[in-house]
Amino acid sequence: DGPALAVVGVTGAVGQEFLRVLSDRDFPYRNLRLLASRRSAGRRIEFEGREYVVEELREESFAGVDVALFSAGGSVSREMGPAAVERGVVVVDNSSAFRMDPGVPLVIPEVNPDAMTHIRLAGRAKGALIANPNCSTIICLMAATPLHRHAKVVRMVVSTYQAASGAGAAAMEELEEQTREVLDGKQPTCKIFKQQYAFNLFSHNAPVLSNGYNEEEMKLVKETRKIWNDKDVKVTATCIRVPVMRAHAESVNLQFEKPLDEETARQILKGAAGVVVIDDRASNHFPTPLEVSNKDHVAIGRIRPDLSQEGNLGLDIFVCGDQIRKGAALNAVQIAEMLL
Ligand code: 11C
Repeated sequence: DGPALAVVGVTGAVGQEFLRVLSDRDFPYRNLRLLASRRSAGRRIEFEGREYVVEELREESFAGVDVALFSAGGSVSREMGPAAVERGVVVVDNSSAFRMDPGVPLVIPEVNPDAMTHIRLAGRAKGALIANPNCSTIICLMAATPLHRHAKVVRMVVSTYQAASGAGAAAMEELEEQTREVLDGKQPTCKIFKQQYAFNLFSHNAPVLSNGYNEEEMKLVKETRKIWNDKDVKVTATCIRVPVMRAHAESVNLQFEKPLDEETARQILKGAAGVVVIDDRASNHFPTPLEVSNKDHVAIGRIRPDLSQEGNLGLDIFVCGDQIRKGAALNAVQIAEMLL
């Protein structure tokens, strides 16, 4: 039982994670189609005791499909998303293609589930698009939102330390390969990134815009405003790529409208869905990318008042979350679960 499901971009890092998450969560589906580019068509994938042949993605692939999880890049989503919607499919899209469209809900289930309550799997005639936010936004807002609900964030300063996985499976391979090359005394091969990645870090590879911010940074600014439905919240960000495999870390500085002391903040976060507090000052143990890798939760630590702000109006926190899982696949599957 359950919906007829399609996974678009199934051979990518997020596509593969879709399958793991669907299986881990026992997502009910009537049947499943695995779709990818022509290059990957014909590949065989074993999933939940069955062998599937990856099909080439075409408009006709969506006949009879109820829900499609897309992670094949913005241009594929732009081309195929509307075609799927026209055929009555509810598309959960992991790309940035439709995130800022006013009619498209941008959803983190723990944060703004109400944004998609009007979309249900109500018969085959009515398709819809729901966008999955950018991974840095999801991980940041999982931590900031419970505090925002309590004391209203008026300004947020985010500094990211982003993993290879955000740039796809090939970037993860590049990190591994370069690490070996450097240790072997060889010149590292740069294919995905222009600069040496192993034993280095650099400003995020997204294009830099005329205002000096890169696209990744502007996603944090714009997506936060949309998800919080607050056009006035001030957000600034600096996004950095670090040689970590699959989990992002973020330093988040928050300024509140109402005072919020450290202990209250800690208790709020301990009670919040999808997050875990790791904040052990005595043993200097705080969240790390490795500890959240392959985990569903976002970890939060270094919870402390911002000394530069008077009257308990500021807090600093450090957040880590698995980019492929909560930053992409898990969030999308949670959205699909809300449709059921
Ligand atoms: C990264 N956040 O970590 C990016 C990747 O808009 O979905 C995902 C880009 C996006 O590099």
